[in-house]
Amino acid sequence: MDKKSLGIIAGLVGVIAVLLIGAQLLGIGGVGSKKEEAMMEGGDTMPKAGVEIKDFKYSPATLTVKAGEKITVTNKDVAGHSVTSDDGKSFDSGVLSQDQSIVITAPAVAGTYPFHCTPHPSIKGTLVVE
Ligand SMILES: [Cu+2]
Repeated sequence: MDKKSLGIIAGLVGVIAVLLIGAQLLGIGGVGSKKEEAMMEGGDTMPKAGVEIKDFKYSPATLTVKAGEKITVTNKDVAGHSVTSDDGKSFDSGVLSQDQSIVITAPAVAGTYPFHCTPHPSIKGTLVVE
């Protein structure tokens, strides 16, 4: 390799280094998404209650919340799942795809609300509203 080629390579390496440093300063890449996560965890707008759907099961199968409380529903399966009240009107997450989350609101009236998954009606859970 002659001196001219080495010079070009050195120049390119320098340009790439500057671009990488610039991207970091602008918060491109991992830096920005970490900040968002921290905000989600620390924020008081995040619901405390949650139902996860994994291996065709609700976890927890029975969830107790306060009237009107926000509930995060997360689907961890490849298959689409929902959290849908059996009465068809109290709450419905809609069908969630894998790793999708949605926030639903518990009914304002205390009571026991059985729910199921629309595509898989054999998956059942219960929401207890206090
Ligand atoms: Cu399902």
